[in-house]
Amino acid sequence: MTAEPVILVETRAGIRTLTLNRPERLNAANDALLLTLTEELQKADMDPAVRVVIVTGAGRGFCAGQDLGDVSGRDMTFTEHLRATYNPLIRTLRGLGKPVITAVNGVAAGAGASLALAGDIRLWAQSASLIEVFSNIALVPDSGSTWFLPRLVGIHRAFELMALAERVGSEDAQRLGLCEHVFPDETFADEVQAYAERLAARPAHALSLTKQALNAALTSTLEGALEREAELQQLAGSHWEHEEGVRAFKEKRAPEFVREG
Ligand code: LHQ
Repeated sequence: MTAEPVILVETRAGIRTLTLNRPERLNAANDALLLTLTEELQKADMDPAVRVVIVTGAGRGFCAGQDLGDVSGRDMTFTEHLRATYNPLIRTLRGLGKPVITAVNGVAAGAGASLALAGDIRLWAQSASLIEVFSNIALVPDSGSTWFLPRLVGIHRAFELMALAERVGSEDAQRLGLCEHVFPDETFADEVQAYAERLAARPAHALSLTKQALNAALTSTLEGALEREAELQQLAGSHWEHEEGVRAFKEKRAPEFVREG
């Protein structure tokens, strides 16, 4: 009998869906899951047929963070473990040249919360929730939570969410800016696919540069951002997508940004 894959991979209409697949543990992460997810993100980045990537979870959870049954007897320090698994995953996701949607179908806890926040677009099911659960086991938030959360909600609310490890439901998450949209549980997968297809019809090269610009701007000065925009605009403006966008505008038709090959 072959073991169930820890990441399910499916491609439909230019959308690559990567599903964390340890549902009996709310997709708590072991090394195999983290390394395979990172590898699949890299493969999606290289595959010209893929325009948008979705990361979601199987079953009723999104990701419950580190599998706590899988940490004892390790010959790695916490630091080594994070450097070898979680950090490359978050770095790969943020640096991907394609939009990544985190489709948060259920509870996102610990490093799973960090993963949920790391998406370029965060779509939640109504019953989804997020818990900065680390302090329950007297750990520090990791996998980017200390970077994402204060930028979204401010340093004070971030500290409170981390210190009390309270569950944030989808309504509060949307109000706080932790997700872009909330969809009913029953239609969640279809809504996510439809959203991804809308995104896939947008100009892929321009969006890749936009993501690059935003990532860099988050840690740069205004002067640095202005200069970077000027350089990236040259790349965007020299691309066929720009030509097509302008031509479509003049011809009063919708632009066609998807080309074969
Ligand atoms: C789990 C887990 C889990 C194993 C649910 N592990 N089984 C990085 C590097 C190095 C070291 C440490 O950490 C890190 C980063 C981190 O992510 S630290 C944070 C680790 N995660 C947690 O502490 C979360 C622990 N889980 C929970 O607090 C709850 O399960 C949540 C709030 C996520 C969901 O609660 P419920 O909806 O009530 O579900 P449940 O607790 O009944 O869980 C369902 C099953 O999943 C259950 O198994 P069982 O056999 O009893 O049905 C849980 O044991 C299992 N599970 N999380 N992280």
